[in-house]
Amino acid sequence: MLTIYSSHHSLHQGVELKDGAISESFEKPVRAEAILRQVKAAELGEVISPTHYERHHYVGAHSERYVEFLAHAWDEWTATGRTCQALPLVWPVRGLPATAMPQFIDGKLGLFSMDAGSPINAGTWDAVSASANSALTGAEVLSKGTNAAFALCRPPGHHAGREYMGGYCYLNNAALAAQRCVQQGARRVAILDIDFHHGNGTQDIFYERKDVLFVSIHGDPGVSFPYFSGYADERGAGEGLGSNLNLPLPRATTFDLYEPALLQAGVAIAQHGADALIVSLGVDTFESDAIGHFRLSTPDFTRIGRRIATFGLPTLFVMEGGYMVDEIGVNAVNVLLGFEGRA
Ligand code: Q9C
Ligand code: ZN
Repeated sequence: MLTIYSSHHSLHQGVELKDGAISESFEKPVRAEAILRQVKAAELGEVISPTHYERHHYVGAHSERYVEFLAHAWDEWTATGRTCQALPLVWPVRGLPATAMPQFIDGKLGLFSMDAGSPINAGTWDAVSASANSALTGAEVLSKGTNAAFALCRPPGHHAGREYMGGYCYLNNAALAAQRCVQQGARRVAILDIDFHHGNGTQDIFYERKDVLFVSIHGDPGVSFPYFSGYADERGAGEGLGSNLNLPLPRATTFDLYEPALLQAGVAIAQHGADALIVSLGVDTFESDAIGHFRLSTPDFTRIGRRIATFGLPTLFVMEGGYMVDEIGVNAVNVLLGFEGRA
């Protein structure tokens, strides 16, 4: 299987608020480096760099003003004299009108974010655009008739909505790949999100569309991030009604409960009549993950890959979460080896 990887990811090193203090983010460069190491150790296949895409390719899945905000946020932040990472501190919640876009960067940071989990620093845009380009390159490879590819994206993307960042995400890599598949002639695309957290951003982007099915298996949002979406009664709207399927599972879910959800996802993907499948591949479902609360084991990830292969679709895997650096490589690559029938 072909892997698409850019070393530019390491230009982004974030911080997060944890236990009342600012500290290094769980979403850090060694994650991607560990996965790349395992891709090579397992001889998964060739590793290539992404093609360059101008940023208008990000518009569609995202709004133009959001893409422009991301591209310029660091310059606008430093123009105010600050050199620390940029974080939002005020949000347009219910009751605040938010009719106009603020001119000042602090206002824009709040308008274009869902939480304080996506800091912006000097290298963020380079890393974010390289990550998005990896997913777009993967979609291109799929559209040319390749059966499977792995976009080793970092930063992740599935919490990023049409007009907001959050949960370590900026541009929605999986959504951009799905959009590219449609542009390249796929009539129907399915996105299967197996990260521990609900892919609220991907849901947001495709909620009113019927050509892209979104299916997500994740921790019950009543007790897990992102709390405000991921419930089973969110089924899509307008033309997209019925093209969104959330399968929330309780804390401490093990494979015996996970497997039936995966089977149900497969049925929905078959019913959708998809020509291509994008998998938002998070391995924060691992039993000892630092922020996820499921209990999947390392061999379970191989089983997941084998099951996804039975869906019989050209498949692009797009890396999302997973926070145990020692196991992230083996767990992610096990899904890919399982898919290929090599494990
Ligand atoms: N104390 C992804 O997996 N909050 N994002 C975690 C931990 C944010 C996860 C709080 C979780 C975001 C791509
Ligand atoms: Zn996650």
